[in-house]
Amino acid sequence: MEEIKDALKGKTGEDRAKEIKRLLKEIPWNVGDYKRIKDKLRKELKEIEIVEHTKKASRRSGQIRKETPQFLVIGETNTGKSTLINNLTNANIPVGDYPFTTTEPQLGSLMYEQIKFQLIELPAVYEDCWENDRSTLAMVYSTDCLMILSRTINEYKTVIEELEKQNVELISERMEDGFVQTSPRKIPTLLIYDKDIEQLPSTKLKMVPSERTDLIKKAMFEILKPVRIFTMNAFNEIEEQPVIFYKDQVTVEDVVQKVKRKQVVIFKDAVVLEGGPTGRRKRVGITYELSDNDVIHLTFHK
Ligand SMILES: Nc1nc2c(ncn2[C@@H]2O[C@H](COP(=O)(O)OP(=O)(O)O)[C@@H](O)[C@H]2O)c(=O)[nH]1
Ligand SMILES: [Mg+2]
Repeated sequence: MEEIKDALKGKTGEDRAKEIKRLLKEIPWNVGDYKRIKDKLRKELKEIEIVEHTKKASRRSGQIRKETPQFLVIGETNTGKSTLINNLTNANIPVGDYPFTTTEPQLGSLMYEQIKFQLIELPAVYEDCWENDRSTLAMVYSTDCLMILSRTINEYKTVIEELEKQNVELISERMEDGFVQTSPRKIPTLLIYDKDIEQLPSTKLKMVPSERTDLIKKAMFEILKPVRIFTMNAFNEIEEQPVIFYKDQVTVEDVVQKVKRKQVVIFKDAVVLEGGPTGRRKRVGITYELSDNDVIHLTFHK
């Protein structure tokens, strides 16, 4: 078991799938513990294949921008998914009591605290809805966050049960090193409830009533925990749009890499204004760890 864990450590996506296939061939026995392990590996392989397939499909269509953090809005029919996305974003999704539900994912985006969020409405959830709809399931597996809507405890339970069936574990905020996909898949989740709902079962997840769009935006931000670093241009002006990271430990080197992309540069030093333009001024090296809202002036050797 330890060897399997070692073999898969740090591997994601297609690399991980390849390694799992190799392991499955290498474990010859199909009994007892071995069978259990192999079944688990097969299940994970299936999940990875679903995700990789969709990634390719969405890259082709170019419709879904992966560099923007994505929230998937999910819930049973008529839980107010379209209404919520319309209220939060520039979208204009049809709303109503009509019997046919959304069958295609609907999109909207919003800016909050310099972060662009994308919201996507998934087709309504019902019992076993994803058993024959692998492309929707793949979106669940590969999203950055989930936003679960419910007006009643039963609606809430249906969604939770369907997610559990698909091996998804809900967590309260993004993991330390980003949106890393693990098995079971841990997905940061926000619960949105109707103000008339009976008490929701207690969970560690953040919960916000649906009419408080201000608190919803704030919770989305807190779940992502973005680290925004403001760079200075050659005229010593602070750029309006920060460089954004979704991991806890961000260094000067990370910023250099993002700003300079593939250009070869030789870093000289950096001056940091701690926590904003009026913050304490420090000269720092390439390994210095930055915090949200820091301003940085990078200098390079000519
Ligand atoms: N009472 C109440 N009705 C809502 C709320 N949000 C949406 N609705 C109504 O519920 C119906 C379904 O809304 P819709 O956004 O299309 O739900 P969806 O199927 O989850 O996308 C519409 O008639 C909305 O006007 C809400 O917060 N409270
Ligand atoms: Mg809808």
